[in-house]
Amino acid sequence: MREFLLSRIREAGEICRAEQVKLQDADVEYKHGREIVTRVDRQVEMFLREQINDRYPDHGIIGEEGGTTLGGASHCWIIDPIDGTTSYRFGQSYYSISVALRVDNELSAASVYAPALGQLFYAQRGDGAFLDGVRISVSGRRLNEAILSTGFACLRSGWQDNNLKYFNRLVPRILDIRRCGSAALDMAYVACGKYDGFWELNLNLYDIAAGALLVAEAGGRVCDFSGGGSYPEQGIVAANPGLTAEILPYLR
Ligand code: 2AM
Ligand code: CA
Repeated sequence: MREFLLSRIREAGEICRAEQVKLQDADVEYKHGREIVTRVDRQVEMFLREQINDRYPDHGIIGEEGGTTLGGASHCWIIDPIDGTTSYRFGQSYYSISVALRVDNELSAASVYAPALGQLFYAQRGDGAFLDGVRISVSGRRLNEAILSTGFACLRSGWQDNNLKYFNRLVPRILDIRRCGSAALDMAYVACGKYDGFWELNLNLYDIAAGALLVAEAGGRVCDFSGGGSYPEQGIVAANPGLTAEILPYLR
């Protein structure tokens, strides 16, 4: 399963790299207002779906572009073919492919690949998390020395009660903030300590499934804005356990 996942996500990354430079306006569509999707999002998801259907025909798939198939299966792949489509469309490098495998409602394996950065993350339940084959762990930093990352999916959805409130509360209390546009990669960066923490609201399962297993297997704590397990529906926070506890009061 590990070899299957890593080889296919690498191939998907090659598609992204090869196609990014060729993208034109005609390759981009708007879905629900201000959210964009490119022909490569669809192509990459189609590629991964075909590979999975070929190898594991009785597994289910939840994908951002293709929806849910075989909803009742015990094994289900959760795919975001391009997380950070806006960055991708604008020729930037901070985008990723996110794939997680859920078995009986528990995340079992996950990979986040950033092809333009050459960074391949992998985690398996109980076995730890890895970047390019090297074991990784979350940082030990506290709030006043932390680099946090977040995003504004809620603004593009037109939410009135949005992330600007939390952003304004947290930014003055930390070392610095990053906002690069891929929640999956943000969480992978928390898992390896490049970032200390991440929070966001209005994300979907396919944005965070792989990242959540990476952070958990790297020793971090992932929860919703109340400290519970209803993420991403009730917001999501990911950091080392002490830092997650420090961030939570600012998200009430
Ligand atoms: P995407 O690139 O797959 O759309 C950045 O803030 C994160 O939010 C990314 O993971 C992005 O995923 C997601 N995102 C962007 N716009 C969104 C929207 N309107 N609703 C939900 N998620 C969104
Ligand atoms: Ca996407």
